[in-house]
Amino acid sequence: MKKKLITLLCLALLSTPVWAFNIQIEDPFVSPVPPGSPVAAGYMKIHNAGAEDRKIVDASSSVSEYMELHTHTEVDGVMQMRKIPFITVPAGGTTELVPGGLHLMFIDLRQSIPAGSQVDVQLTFDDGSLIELDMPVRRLRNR
Ligand SMILES: [Cu+2]
Repeated sequence: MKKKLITLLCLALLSTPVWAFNIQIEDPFVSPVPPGSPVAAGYMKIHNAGAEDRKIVDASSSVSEYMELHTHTEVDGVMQMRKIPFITVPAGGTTELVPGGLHLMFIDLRQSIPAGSQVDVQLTFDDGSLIELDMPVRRLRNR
């Protein structure tokens, strides 16, 4: 499969959306975790301006051994994280990765990720396209 690589950074301009193909990523962030924590979670809004549904099928980062796509489901009254094979962004629609819902999971962190630092992430979509972005580490904003 021929993969196109588009590198887009949103380092200082956090309010500036990241565009690739028809996919726009807005407001990405990773929740800070205490040093030594094995996992962390990342969130963002993903818009799809295209005419076809798009799926995130994989994610990776230099800060963790691997990543998984997760959702939360309630099992016997307890919210549990569950690995899912893809995250769909519907044509003309928006998918929100939010605490308590869909998220990116960084597993087996190789380094601490204090608030104020940046975490690189590469997202792979079902059409083979890739988006690279830097996600700021910060607490959830009050909206
Ligand atoms: Cu998770």
